[in-house]
Amino acid sequence: MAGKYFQKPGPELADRVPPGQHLAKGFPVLTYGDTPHIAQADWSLTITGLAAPQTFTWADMMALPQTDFTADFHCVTTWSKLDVTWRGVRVTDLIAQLQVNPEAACVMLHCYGGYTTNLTLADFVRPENFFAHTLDGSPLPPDHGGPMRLVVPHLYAWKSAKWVNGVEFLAEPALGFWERNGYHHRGEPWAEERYSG
Ligand SMILES: Nc1nc2c(c(=O)[nH]1)N[C@H]1C(S)=C(S)[C@@H](COP(=O)(O)O)O[C@H]1N2
Ligand SMILES: [Mo]
Repeated sequence: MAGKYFQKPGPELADRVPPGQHLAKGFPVLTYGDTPHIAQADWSLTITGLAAPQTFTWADMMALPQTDFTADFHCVTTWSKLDVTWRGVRVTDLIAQLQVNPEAACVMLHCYGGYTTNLTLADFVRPENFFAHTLDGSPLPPDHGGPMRLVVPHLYAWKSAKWVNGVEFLAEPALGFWERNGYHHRGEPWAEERYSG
């Protein structure tokens, strides 16, 4: 049965697929709970914690530089999808708009629906990380986190917060939803950082 949904990578792709992962057919949806339906006009992103408080509306985000990017996607449940094509706002371009307190060392991402996930500031502020609103040339579907999600390609995809609506800057590490429930605090797929010790 598994062969219907997963395939073993051929040799030409084997070095792109982390240990213990298989290639997914299609793009599975992985959500804990229900999909929130948020209109672009109702969406906003709020900056809290150790930074000057700010709120970005949809129009504010669209006024920032828009960038196409391609990234691999690795879910800890062992499926991977290579070369996903997205468009969005680079995390570094958003950060340039903020006044972050020098004591900030970590972030908690907040989402419509209540999901959270934590990152170190170093893992959050990387040039390949995006707030994404477009998937394969179309508006990001609600099930995949539309209207706006985070994409953090270098870590397992539970860090890629769907329906993101807040960035909270923190001095100390804190745990998000899956991290509190036994998953690794960082989640690096090449090191198979799946569960916390
Ligand atoms: N808000 C929110 N974001 C989330 C999740 C979730 O349940 N809620 N699931 C995470 C997990 S475990 C994965 S693998 C990816 C799945 O993204 P997809 O449904 O677009 O494949 O979203 C991540 N972001
Ligand atoms: Mo996942």
